[in-house]
Amino acid sequence: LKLENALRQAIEKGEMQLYYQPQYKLGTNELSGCEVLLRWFHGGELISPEVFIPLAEETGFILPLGKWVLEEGCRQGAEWLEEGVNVPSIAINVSAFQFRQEFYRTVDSVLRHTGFPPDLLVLEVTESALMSDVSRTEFLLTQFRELGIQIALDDFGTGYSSLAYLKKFSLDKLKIDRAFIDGLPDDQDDIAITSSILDVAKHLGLETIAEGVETEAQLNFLKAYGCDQVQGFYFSKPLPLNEFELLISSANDRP
Ligand code: G
Ligand code: G
Ligand code: MN
Ligand code: NA
Repeated sequence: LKLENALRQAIEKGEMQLYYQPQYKLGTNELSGCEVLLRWFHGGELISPEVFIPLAEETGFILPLGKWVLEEGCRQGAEWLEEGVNVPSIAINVSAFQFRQEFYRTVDSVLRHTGFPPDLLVLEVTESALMSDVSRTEFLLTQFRELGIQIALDDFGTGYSSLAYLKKFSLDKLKIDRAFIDGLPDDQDDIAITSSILDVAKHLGLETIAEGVETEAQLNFLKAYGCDQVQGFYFSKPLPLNEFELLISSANDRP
């Protein structure tokens, strides 16, 4: 209960910070995007999102918190654009609970008042978020497509969705869960799963991104099998604002 109360005050106390993990195009090594990952600095400690996101979901605080993350990410992106920085796409994690509640209006209004271009926004949703109400999801995703936003299916392969939904829903990107990248390039199961996902995605015209890339051997496997983008500690851990700004401004300086 103490932590729950602290969480409710975390935004106004300035304890929440966005970290940014870069994503790269395979082949050209060009910085193509970043994933926003929330960090909570509380009482001299760093509390993991794996602790406070479930707490926020249980208490309903995920709605104001998720809205704040979206707003802060889009505000930051718009500021970079104004400064003439070459802004990569910005991916925001969305909880299943958020996805159901008036979410379209929230996103539309945040894009309008921040001025951040919809085509640079990626929403990372999980399979469980999509599956909770299939016909509503279909409608919501179509609306997002009309707005020009990209939708990535996060943690792909770990949830319950059937392959049929990949065809049914308007998705842009599959994010291969790091559980499958982990055993590459040696584990036969991970090889089979990853190469199948890449194959299906290619045939359905979906972009692919592998998360949790930690080694050059994993990277080479993904390159050989035609994965589009990569993200992971091999390139960079999630970075605080000042470090990420250094990275994007130097990427900008490249000829
Ligand atoms: O960096 P990592 O420990 O950052 O994140 C752990 C988990 O917390 C991941 O599953 C990630 O998707 C989730 N997470 C991080 N930031 C956010 C956020 O802003 N919103 C939601 N819903 N989940 C987040
Ligand atoms: O569930 P989601 O995909 O949103 O979670 C992203 C999580 O993965 C974050 O906790 C982030 O810190 C973590 N992460 C990012 N890159 C790597 C990596 O290369 N290895 C490991 N083990 N974790 C990673
Ligand atoms: Mn994610
Ligand atoms: Na994941």
